[in-house]
Amino acid sequence: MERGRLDRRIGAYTAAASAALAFGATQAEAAVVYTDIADVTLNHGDTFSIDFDGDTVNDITISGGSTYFNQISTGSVLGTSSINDNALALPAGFVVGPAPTTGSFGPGYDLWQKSDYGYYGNWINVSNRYLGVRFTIGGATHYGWVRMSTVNTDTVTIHDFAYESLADTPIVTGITAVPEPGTLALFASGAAGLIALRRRRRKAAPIA
Ligand SMILES: [Ca+2]
Ligand SMILES: [Ca+2]
Repeated sequence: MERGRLDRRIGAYTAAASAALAFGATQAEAAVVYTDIADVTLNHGDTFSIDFDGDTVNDITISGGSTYFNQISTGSVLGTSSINDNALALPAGFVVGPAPTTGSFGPGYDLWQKSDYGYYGNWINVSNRYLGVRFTIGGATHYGWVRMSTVNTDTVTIHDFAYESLADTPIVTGITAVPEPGTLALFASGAAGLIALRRRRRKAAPIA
């Protein structure tokens, strides 16, 4: 009897925590929206589009390119135009936002290109680097990243990606979640309630 009642009360707390999660998700707080995919490898001529927010508008398209270049054909990415237009291959922990410490956002950047002197670019034979992305949702500016690896200038493998759901807010490459303060506070009060409940239960239990 007593155990059954306790289980029902724990069930109620779990339901409250779930409701808090759903509620928290609708708040205008910074939140990283992370998506892992089965890794996709692009060969020459392949293209892959990412719709970060699921609004059916593709936010970035990465092309396997030709033997001469590999191009970002839709969307703005962080790059540098010091040597033509090359996308940066960012390390983990880089802040992608309105004021990047290096590079600038632009369309039409390449992962690599070929000249008379050979291949150049930042995305030749790199492992687990990040493409910094800027795109719009309903006119508002959002930032994101795409983790990729390349083998020479032959293939591009796309591992996973994330974007910041709050407009004009930076995102850090490699970070896949930001705790939501409101949700955490609700969870904390729920946990405190459970502890109080357990204490009462223990007190009420007869000494064996
Ligand atoms: Ca979109
Ligand atoms: Ca993956």
